[in-house]
Amino acid sequence: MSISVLVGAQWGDEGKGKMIDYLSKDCDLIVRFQGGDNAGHTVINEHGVFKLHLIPSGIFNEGGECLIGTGTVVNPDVLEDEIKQIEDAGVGMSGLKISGKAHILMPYHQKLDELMEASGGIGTTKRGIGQAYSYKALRKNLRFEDLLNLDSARKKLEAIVPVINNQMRAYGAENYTVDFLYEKCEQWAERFAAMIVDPIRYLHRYIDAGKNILFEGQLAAMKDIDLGIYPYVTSSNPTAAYAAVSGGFSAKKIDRVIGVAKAFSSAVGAGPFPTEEFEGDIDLIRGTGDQPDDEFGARTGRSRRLGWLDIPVLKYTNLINGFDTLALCKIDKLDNLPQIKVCIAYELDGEVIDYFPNTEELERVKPVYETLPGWMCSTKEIRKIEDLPENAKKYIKTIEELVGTTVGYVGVGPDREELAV
Ligand code: 2SA
Ligand code: GDP
Ligand code: MG
Repeated sequence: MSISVLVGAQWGDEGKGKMIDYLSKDCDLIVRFQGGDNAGHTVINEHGVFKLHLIPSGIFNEGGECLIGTGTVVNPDVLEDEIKQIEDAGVGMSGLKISGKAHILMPYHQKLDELMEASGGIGTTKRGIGQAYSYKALRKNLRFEDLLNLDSARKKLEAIVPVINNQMRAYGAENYTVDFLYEKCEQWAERFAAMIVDPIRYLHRYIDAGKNILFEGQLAAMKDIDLGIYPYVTSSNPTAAYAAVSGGFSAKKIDRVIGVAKAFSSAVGAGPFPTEEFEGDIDLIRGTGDQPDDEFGARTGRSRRLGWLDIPVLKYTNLINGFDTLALCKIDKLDNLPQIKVCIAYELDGEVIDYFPNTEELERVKPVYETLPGWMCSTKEIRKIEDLPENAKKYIKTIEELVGTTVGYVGVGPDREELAV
């Protein structure tokens, strides 16, 4: 039996979807443990190309089940579309379950996110994530288990809707009615009732039976609401320890934490990004958006900000997650670069610092770079880390030494099989 947690080690979009799809073959259960449909987890395998938003990226593993876990906020309409898209590709959905304690992301959450972003925001995905988590904290949400008792759901809506409409009025937006929202609940109940489980009994059955469970994080530690670059963060905790909170099991049971990093850096949304480059070699990696591994948002399609690899970020995210191993994706994107820069430290007000700075300090730091020679050949066909070109191995060794962990997987292309281990 083992419990593994896979999380993003940078700013998100490191290749978590691909890694979960790969690792799920050895798992009995995959659990998405936080976030909502702000996620875009790209999976490319024999079934096609998928940008998953809510469904765990292990859904293609025929032998196992998938749980949309308690710590998530779920827009049921988006879930329905996503189920359809995957079913259309010929993949069965009988193994997909939803925690009864997962929160329902309502149409007004999304509307409020749009309205708030329009009056000066931080570059959210406008999927209603911050609003759904805010109303969770205010204790004014419905959860999936409420769909199993519609009378009680209606009473809850009667208490929630006036509060929502107060906020709508402040924006000059249209009111919501209880009837409209209740009708949606009726439709969702019909669609999802059979998939809703008591997450504690469900998960502990797997634990007690000695099964292999893999928790799938979305985004990454730099976007963690408590430990990331607040306020330029998402509204949940994409950090490994939260898998235990969301799963409802002892944190002592986590056996393995896998961090996923890109071989360079990317971010979307506002906020400090010390190694960002606006032109030159790194910028060329972006592509034009016609390939599934080009650097455009897998949810919004917006162009991603790009920069060199940032070791202080990886050291910090290792500190707060404790990576047993790193998966380093997209090393193939560096194949044609004669020289590769790595930020090995930050200088703040003229001094090299030995701690990870706060958000305001991070805006002011200057990256200290080391330049390594590139390898100038294709890594795409390589399947063993030991067979990588010498300079690629040196790049990886430098990362391992500076971050203080090992690299156990190296991504050499977007497909599931394009991985050196
Ligand atoms: P939100 O929507 O409330 O979670 O936005 C808050 C911040 O979190 C960032 N964020 C993301 N960062 C990386 N990837 C995300 N998913 C998509 C992808 C992004 C897209 O996989 O490509 O399509 O644009 C994601 N979702 C949210 C966001 O930029 C804010 O900084
Ligand atoms: P996630 O949010 O961490 O799942 O990552 P995204 O799917 O948002 O973004 C990662 C992008 O990199 C996607 O376009 C993937 O198809 C692509 N990708 C993942 N691993 C590799 C790799 O090793 N090489 C290449 N070229 N692309 C990769
Ligand atoms: Mg993504």
